[in-house]
Amino acid sequence: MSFPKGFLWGGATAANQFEGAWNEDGKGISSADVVTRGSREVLRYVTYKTSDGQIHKGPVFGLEAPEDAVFGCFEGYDYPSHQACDGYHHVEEDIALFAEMGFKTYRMSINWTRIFPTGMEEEPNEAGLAFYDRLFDACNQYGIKPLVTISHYETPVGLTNAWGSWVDERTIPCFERYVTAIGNRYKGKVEYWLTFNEINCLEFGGWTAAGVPTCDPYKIAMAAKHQLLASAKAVQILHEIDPNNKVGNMIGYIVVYPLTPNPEDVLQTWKDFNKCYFFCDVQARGYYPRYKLQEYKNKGIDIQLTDEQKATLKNGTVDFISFSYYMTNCITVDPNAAESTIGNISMGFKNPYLKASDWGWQIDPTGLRIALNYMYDRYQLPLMIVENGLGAIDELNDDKSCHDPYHIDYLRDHIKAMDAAINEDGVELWGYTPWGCIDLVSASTGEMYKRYGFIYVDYQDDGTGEGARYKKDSFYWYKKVIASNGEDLD
Ligand code: BGP
Repeated sequence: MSFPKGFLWGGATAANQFEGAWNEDGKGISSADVVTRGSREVLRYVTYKTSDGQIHKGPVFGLEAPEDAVFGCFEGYDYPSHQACDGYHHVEEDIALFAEMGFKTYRMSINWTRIFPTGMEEEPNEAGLAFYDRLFDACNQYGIKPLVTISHYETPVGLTNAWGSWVDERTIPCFERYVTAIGNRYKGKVEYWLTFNEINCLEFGGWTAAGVPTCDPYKIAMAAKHQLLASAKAVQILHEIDPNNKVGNMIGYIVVYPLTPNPEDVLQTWKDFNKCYFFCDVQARGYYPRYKLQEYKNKGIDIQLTDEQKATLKNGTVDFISFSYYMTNCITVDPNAAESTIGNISMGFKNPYLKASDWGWQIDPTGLRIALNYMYDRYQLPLMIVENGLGAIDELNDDKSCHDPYHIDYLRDHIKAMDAAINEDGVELWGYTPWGCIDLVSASTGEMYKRYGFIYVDYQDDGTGEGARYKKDSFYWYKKVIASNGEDLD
């Protein structure tokens, strides 16, 4: 067992699921702030008003809002991002806990609407910038390298209300202004950046990924084009500001297996893989893959890619690739062949060889080794696993202990798979930041009840709790893992 010297052990959060303080210090409203709480059984909704003054809610996945929809927050709805885990008011305390575990890196995201409240301002909001100064200073004081996601599932709602957000190319210069502002401000404090979280979610979760209020295939294709161009420009801007900057992309890696050896199942599996490879291909290779252009052509979609835009993509390829990995699914063309199942931003069929989490996500450590090899073979760029973990129901005992052997078992098995990928297969892996290193709001359900963290946060879905932080058993375990650079997994 040996991980490379300087391996970046850490943990990951996202602003909209962690910070709360949704309207403090000049922050504007983001796409996440208008999404209601759900559960395993209840969908999450996006709220908006139409020109007749009526308030509506549309499902977050599959949203098809009318042209006159103005998105916002309304009385009587429960929006979990508004309080989240109150990370905004616990910065120093939480980072001290990460330091106690020995974190080498902390993946977090900047809330775009703290810096540019509607996305369209000319000048950044000083109070927002100052907040992240405090956060990065706290990290650097402990030698924790921040890994910053520039946009993690929170687009300014101002951009959606103005012109449909990323569907319109006017969003690109707004994003460039944002990247320039944070790149300059945090020069010397931040070296590792990711452009868009799970950019491939855009094709089936336009609202979540990009504040896009429609599923129209042409509009989604245009939003994808604009985000890919913006990602390429961000790479260039950050390299110009500081040649030490390392800029990566971030893919929700949906690893899939054919359910049977039926060649049709294998073919469909290849097609499903391409749904996430498409974004990664453009970001890593600098041009649209032919399979995607052909797909657009067959659907009558013309994305009107100019030579100048092609050059932008070419000159903005990423330095490394990062992805989330939670589970795998099976794929079949016969819907009656097996029971269907869900997973992180995906659906598929049950694999008889795998167990699943309480939320039905199939647990597959070997799939992570496969994922690392597929990614490394395809791009030959350094990799980072920036999300991984088990969403589970934790119990806080009277003495404030929390025994979570299931988190430890899940992470141990995945770390072993990483070790095999590095030491048996030769994959170049820079770091590992398990998801929700401190409990936070679930993206898919909006629950607090689904917990990933090493640190228990005492907030409950019914609004009770004081937000106090408690160390789980996994906290002490992960501390040993990091101290031994991955050798002590007991
Ligand atoms: C990814 C998102 C995260 C995170 C994670 C876990 O898709 O990038 O924001 O939430 O999934 O999913 P969930 O919170 O639904 O359990």
